[in-house]
Amino acid sequence: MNSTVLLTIEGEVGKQCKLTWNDLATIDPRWQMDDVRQIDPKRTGGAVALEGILQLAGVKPSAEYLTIHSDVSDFHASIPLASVRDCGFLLYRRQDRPLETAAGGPVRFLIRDFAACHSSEVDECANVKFVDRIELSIERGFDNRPVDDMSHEELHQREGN
Ligand SMILES: Nc1nc2c(c(=O)[nH]1)N[C@H]1C(S)=C(S)[C@@H](COP(=O)(O)O)O[C@H]1N2
Ligand SMILES: [Mo]
Repeated sequence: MNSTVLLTIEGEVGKQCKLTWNDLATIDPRWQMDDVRQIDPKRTGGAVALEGILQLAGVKPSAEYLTIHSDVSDFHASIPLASVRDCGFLLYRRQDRPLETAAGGPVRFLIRDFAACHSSEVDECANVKFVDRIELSIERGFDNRPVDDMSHEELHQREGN
């Protein structure tokens, strides 16, 4: 398990990173949040700040957009990097174990103070579950979040929530 790559960081970065659970867990404690209930009372588990990962990969000043990909479930959200730099987190642990699939694991994006679904670029829909790749880019990247109430409803039905 420990050698399994969970997350790739690529694009406008100094070095592309392929991170295992241990890599996430050993990011400097100043970027770790032991209990995400402090940012979202509906969630439990531990997270690492997006900023900690950006520093690890050496994000370039040219990076304007952050695209959070779940290639495994074909769900993608692309948002201006500046809008989530201080408030984006990656939920990845439940005590000393990987976050379970039912909670969107092994890695789930979580925005502090997200807006209601499709009311803004930085909305609840951008809380991508099963994240496997984070891409930094100059232009906006791929995004297939639902754009209206109907497609949103359909998605939730499919997801069973
Ligand atoms: N991989 C993946 N992530 C996803 C979705 C999805 O369909 N697939 N739905 C999004 C939408 S539209 C919302 S509103 C939130 C819902 O999160 P929750 O099920 O934990 O409440 O997850 C987001 N993350
Ligand atoms: Mo949503």
